[in-house]
Amino acid sequence: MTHHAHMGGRHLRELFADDPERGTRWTLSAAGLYLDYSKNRIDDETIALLVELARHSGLSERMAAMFDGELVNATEGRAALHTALRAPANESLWVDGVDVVAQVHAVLTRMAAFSEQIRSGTWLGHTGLPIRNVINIGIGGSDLGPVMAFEALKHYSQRGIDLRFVSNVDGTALAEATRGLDAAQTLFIVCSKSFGTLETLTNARAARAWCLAQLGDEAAVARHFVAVSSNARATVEFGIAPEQMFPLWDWVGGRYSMASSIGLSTMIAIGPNHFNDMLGGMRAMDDHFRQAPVDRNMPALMGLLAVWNNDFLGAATQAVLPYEQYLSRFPAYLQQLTMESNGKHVMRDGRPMGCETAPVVWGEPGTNGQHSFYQLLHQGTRLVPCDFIGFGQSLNPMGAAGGREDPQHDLLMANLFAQAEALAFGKTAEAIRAEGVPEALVPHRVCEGNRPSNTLLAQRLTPHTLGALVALYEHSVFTQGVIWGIDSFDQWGVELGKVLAEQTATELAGADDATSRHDSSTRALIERYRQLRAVRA
Ligand code: G6Q
Repeated sequence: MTHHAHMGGRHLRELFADDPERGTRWTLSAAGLYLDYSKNRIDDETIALLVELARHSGLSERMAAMFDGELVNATEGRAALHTALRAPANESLWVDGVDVVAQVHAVLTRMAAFSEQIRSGTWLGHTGLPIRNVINIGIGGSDLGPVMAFEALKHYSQRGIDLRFVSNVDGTALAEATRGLDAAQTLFIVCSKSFGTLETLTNARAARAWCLAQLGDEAAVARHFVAVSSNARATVEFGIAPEQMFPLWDWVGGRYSMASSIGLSTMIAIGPNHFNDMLGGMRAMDDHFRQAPVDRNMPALMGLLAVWNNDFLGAATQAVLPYEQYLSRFPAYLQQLTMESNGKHVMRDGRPMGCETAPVVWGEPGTNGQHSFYQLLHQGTRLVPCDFIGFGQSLNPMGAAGGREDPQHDLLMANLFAQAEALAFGKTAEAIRAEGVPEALVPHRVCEGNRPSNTLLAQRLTPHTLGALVALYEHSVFTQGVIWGIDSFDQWGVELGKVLAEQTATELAGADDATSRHDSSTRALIERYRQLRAVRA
């Protein structure tokens, strides 16, 4: 607190002026990523205190417990072993008498064989035609990771296969995803760990009806539907044979599952080798997280800085700004990862939190955001720490000009650097006056600066880099959860809405008076909805 009061009075301009090496000193490289965290409102003492906080909170003990497969998700009595999903084949990890790494690699081998069949056109649909369209039906963790990875790694994908994603139970999602497609060349991946999620099962049934309407034969389901699930019985009941089900395990949390069979769509898109490279990037970051001391540990430092910004500087939100079009869905993916993991009001032992937990995460790819919400970042009354993400090379260079390799990419990156600089250093009233700006306009033109940011750079967006980036944020979120003492792997808050929706859906389908249990607002809304739906268009 004393330190916070001291730092509260300091400006990044001052901190940089005091230490000419700051911009190279507060940096770190790991797993192909370079992090510059110098534009945070920190000094040596801040880092020392945050490292002490990590020690005091038991970060290394919790980390070991997670990697070793202990039941770190206490409220659900589960391990959180997503790191085992990317362990190399020659390692083993025994949990309850089972080598989970061997299980993982057995499934990866099956996924690879199936993906190659789809990619090579040797998996034939019911009428003997190869598959050209793959539709992943899943929601939450069974959608956001796969969509993000597909978009991020599109450059590496086999373009002849059209991949689409359906998550929303809004019928429009499925209708638009299937529009114009030939069912004879379409494969559905029903992606649901529980195989009990209402939205996914509803869409899967509608997809089956769409498929059968075109192909007219129940037997077609066997060639046009595969499942990713831990619930073999439910997939068989749906009509998907066990050999067409790719399993995952209780110890893989939904939002941590993109490296598991939930990533089947990713593997079909980019192929097993690239998928393997992605796992390699995750593994490299896992190893770094396990081995590096906290003050040189990229995920731990990012997590600690997030706590610093959130709890000490009062930043309620966090912007993620990838200067890379392929990462357009990365902020959405991070929203779930961060907010579902750490948006909690009690600690592991059930005691109420004494401070704020997860920030609200949001963002858009650069430079689009600059022409919409960056105004608030620069001059608004709220403090919004930003993570900038950029690459040394574009995957789509726009050609040499004026002796430079890729001026368009230079322009993109110039924007990134300029934004981070402007946020940190701003523009003073004196500098504005010196430009001859009329006094009445000076306050409008002032940018106070002192707005913290991290900048992450890598050479190119590759499967390996994406893997490292994902694992970086996973472990940063984990670190934050440890500091706050919360269970980052449950999501009880999602349940209440789900239960109420199921009850209300039954009511909407049935008798009028079933709505009497609701409050007056919900009752009136349901009544209005009934009137609206009764009117024939
Ligand atoms: C993520 C959550 C949640 C889950 C979805 C889909 O961590 O658990 O987003 O992924 O509710 O669940 P199923 O895969 O079981 O359909």
